[in-house]
Parts: sequence; structure tokens; C-alpha cells
Amino acid sequence: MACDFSSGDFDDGFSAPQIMGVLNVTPDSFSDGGHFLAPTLALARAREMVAEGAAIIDVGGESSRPGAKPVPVEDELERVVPVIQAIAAELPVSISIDTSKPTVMRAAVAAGATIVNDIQALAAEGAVETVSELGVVVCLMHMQGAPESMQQAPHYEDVVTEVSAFLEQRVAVCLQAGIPRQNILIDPGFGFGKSLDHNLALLANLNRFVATGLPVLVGISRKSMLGSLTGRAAEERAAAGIAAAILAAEQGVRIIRTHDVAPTADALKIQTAVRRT
Ligand code: 8Y7
Repeated sequence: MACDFSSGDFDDGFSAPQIMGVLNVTPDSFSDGGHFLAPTLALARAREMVAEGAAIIDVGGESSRPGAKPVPVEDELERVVPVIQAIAAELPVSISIDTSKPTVMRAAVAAGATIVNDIQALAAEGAVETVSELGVVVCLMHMQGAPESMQQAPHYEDVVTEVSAFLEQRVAVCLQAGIPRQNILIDPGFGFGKSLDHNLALLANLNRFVATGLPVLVGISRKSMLGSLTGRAAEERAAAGIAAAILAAEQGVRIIRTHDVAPTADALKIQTAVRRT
């Protein structure tokens, strides 16, 4: 069922973490290879992910892979709006829109999305005001630099403290603009301007983000940190991603963003059962 973000779903410590299934509708998506471009194919994949246990479908029309180029707003709208409409019309699932553009946020919410997932943490002109007006949930993600160049030379004195401070500051900006605290999720942004060591430090210290009391979301599935550690190609990283998801869930992370919904759902069932024992 679509999740109710105002009912404390995220913070009782015993409910299972929710799964956000990734639905890329970009021709250049590195892990889906653009296979889900047509709305009918995208809808079929969304159906499958819901059946596998996804509570949220994250629809993205602009690739944010390292080195990716920005996409014109018209193209992004054309990719995501029909897909969101089709999912909203048929599936009992929450829909998030992966975008940084206020115009896309508005169109996506009008089409049925209830969550804005912004890898730029609402940095674009008008983005904070847009989310405040729309009254939707927002995921604020940390990134150092921009996708074009972020993996060139990521640098921190203390990655956990700096990422926490950034997110705290963005949360403050949101609160100031009238976005209610219960509508805010935070995400340290694995792989976004981070070396392997930075990513590992964040993964080992997710409890510090959880300690803010805000629901924490993480996206690690298929990312290059898993490839660095296992030597495996993107589509062979499910087991590694699931291990990371369980490490995150054990620290109290509430939402796992993944391409591999079915095995992640199975793994989380074990974790949740043990946590409740
Ligand atoms: C994340 C994300 C991506 C993430 C959130 C990929 C859109 C790269 N990663 N959103 N988006 N967190 N909130 O590998 O980690 O899926 S795109």
C-alpha cells in the first residue's frame, strides 16, 4: 500500500524498512540501459517491483551517473509524466520523482507523485518554495560537486561530520520555508562526490544520521563502491548491495533505494524478524 509519511511509519524501530524501487526512464541509464523507456515497459517494471515488495517507485528522467550531461526540461517532462500517470492510475504505491527542477516537480506531483527525491537537496532556484507549496515529502541528498565532475577529486576532512552538517543546514532551510519536519527525509548520497573510503565511512556511521530523528534513505545498489570491493559489473552487484542494505537497516535506516527489489525484500524480512525478537 502507499505509505503514510505522517503516521510515524519510519521511527518505531520495529517496522520493516521500506523499499524504493528504481525506475529509470532515461535512454542512457547506466544500469538499465534504457530498457524501460516506453511508458508501457516502465509500467510493467513498476508492476513487477510492487509485486516484489516496493512501497515507493522512484521515477527518474535525468541520469545522474558520474559524467552525465544535464537534460532539457521538456525532455525530462516527456519521459516522466506519462509514466507517473500510468503508475498512479494502476498501482497501490507511492511515487517519487527524481528531479532537481521545480517545473518537473510540479508536473510530477500533478501526475500523481507524492515525494520529491532531489539529489541536489533543493538547491535550484525556487525548489524549496515549490516543495513547500506542493506539500509533498522531500528527500534531501548530499552531493559534493556536480555529476559531470564529482568523482574527479572528492575531498573531506571528516566526511560524516561534513555531510551531516550540510544536511542539517538544508533541513533548516526547508523548515524555514514552511516544509513540515515530518515531510523531510535525509540521505548521505552514496557515490555522489565520494571516494570508496568516504562511502565506507558513511556506511559505517549511518547511525549518526539516524540519530537526527529524521528518516534516513540510502541508495547503494549497483554503485561503483560495490564494484570496487567485489570486482563485479553493475548487474552482478545485487548480493553486495543487499549486504550494504542490511548494514544500513541495522543502523535504523528507514528506506532502501534499490534496483534489486525482490532479493532486498527477502533480506529485510530476516533483518526485521530478528530485530523484533
Ligand atoms: C541516489 C538517488 C541516484 C541515492 C537518492 C544510482 C537518483 C544513481 N542515487 N537518490 N538517485 N539517493 N535519494 O546509482 O543514493 O541509482 S542515481
